[in-house]
Amino acid sequence: MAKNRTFTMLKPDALENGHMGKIIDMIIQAGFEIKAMKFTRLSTEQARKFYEVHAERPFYNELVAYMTSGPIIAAILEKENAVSDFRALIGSTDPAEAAEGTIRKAYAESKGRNAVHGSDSDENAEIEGRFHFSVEEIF
Ligand code: IDP
Ligand code: MG
Repeated sequence: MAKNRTFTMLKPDALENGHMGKIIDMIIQAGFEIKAMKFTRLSTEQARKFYEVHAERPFYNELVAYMTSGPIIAAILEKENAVSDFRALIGSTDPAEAAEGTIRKAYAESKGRNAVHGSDSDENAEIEGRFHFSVEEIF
């Protein structure tokens, strides 16, 4: 199978709790290659746009406030089957339901503050990667 890409963010709780290095190590050990990486912070406008699909959900404002509450790490990752393999590595949205060995099982605080984002399709991976990185920032 050809290599493809996914997009991730290490969310504010992961950085606040000092889990950044351990999560990046899990990602590398699982065979993902880092094609782009940035330490940054989302503006309210960026977070609202990024999570636009959830605008009607009751947790939308809480999600935007949380995602802008501190810095994040944004990254583009490459691997065979990147999108679905990365979703498997991060585990279920709610850490209470996440499998042993997943990033969310190990590091998420709650369903909202769940340590890490992973794109849910090749199309969204492309859109989300471009949202954060210019062509010159992808290696
Ligand atoms: P995903 O990140 O596993 O794809 P989504 O359903 O796409 O999960 O939700 C996006 C993000 O919104 C979640 O990662 C989480 O931070 C937040 N979220 C989802 N459901 C809830 C909820 O019920 N309460 C609070 N925050 C939530
Ligand atoms: Mg999602």
